[in-house]
Amino acid sequence: MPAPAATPRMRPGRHRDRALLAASLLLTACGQEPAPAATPAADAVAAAPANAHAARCIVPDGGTVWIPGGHFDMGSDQAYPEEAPVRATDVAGFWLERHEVTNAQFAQFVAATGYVTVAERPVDPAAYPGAPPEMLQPGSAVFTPPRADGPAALDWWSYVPGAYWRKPQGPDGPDAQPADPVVHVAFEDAQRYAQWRGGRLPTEAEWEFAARGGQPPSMRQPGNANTWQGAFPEFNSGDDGYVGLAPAGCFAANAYGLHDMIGNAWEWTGDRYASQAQIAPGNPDARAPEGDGPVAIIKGGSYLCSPDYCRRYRVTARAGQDVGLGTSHIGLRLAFDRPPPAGG
Ligand SMILES: [Ca+2]
Ligand SMILES: [Ca+2]
Repeated sequence: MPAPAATPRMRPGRHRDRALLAASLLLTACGQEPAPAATPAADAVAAAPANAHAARCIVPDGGTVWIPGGHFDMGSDQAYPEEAPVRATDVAGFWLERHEVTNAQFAQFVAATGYVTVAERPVDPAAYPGAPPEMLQPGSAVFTPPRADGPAALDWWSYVPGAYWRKPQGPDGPDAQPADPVVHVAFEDAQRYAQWRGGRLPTEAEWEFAARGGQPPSMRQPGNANTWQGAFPEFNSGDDGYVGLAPAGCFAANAYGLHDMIGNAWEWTGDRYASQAQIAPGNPDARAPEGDGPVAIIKGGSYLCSPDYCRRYRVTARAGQDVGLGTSHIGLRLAFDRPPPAGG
């Protein structure tokens, strides 16, 4: 069942439109579109030695690094339309976590506050008349390889009742691993976690500036990131060492000391996305944050990004995600305006 198209995570009212939007956004984020035309080198993979990553994994202890800020040309005119136009952008200095927020970190938040994530909350049937019963159970969207007899375009996301951050594959799947990035966090969950930690979600500009590490953007599939190798969505060779999520911090850091900015889990930013209808080549409105709009910007791509279907394993790539829906491939990391507490 193509869960995002009927997820009960949508807020009451407009839920049909919202659900359809969510489905399109998820597919955009994960590979529905053909590759952009102007990417001649995008198929080339800067290969990393298989099985070489485990020995390099850092201890994901929540450390932060100082990002000095500066001036840069944000975006790309060479890739997907929503990344254009290139814009001169200034970013002030800030602290950024050197790795994605882990399950162990999120567990501390839940233990201290009793917080219940969006995916765990009861669903009001009155808000979603006509929804099938399984969609009215708490749950979340989980990537599953497509069925041979299914509609391939919509078949790699399933709404799984009981899926949430502790059980990322659903109640019958394995427990979340402490060092893996936390997933199935909706935008509200991410913001509440950030508030508890005394931080915030980075802006898109901050995130992109930090991800670049002072380097110009590349169109190539990176070798130092957890992405997808093989024919998406049917076959993933795992040549980079991981078919699914990797523990946070197992791929080489960029020049700022940041791990997994590209790949592994997508990362929420605090910025909202312009409407899909506004996205057109050269339309500057495509970059305008929309205040409290229903779609937030995620950055960095995930372990599902592949060169044959979705080349969003790049610093300028971006996608919109319904704020009310977490998935099995979206996480976060925090920014801080003041030095965070030791160990935090
Ligand atoms: Ca991988
Ligand atoms: Ca990431």
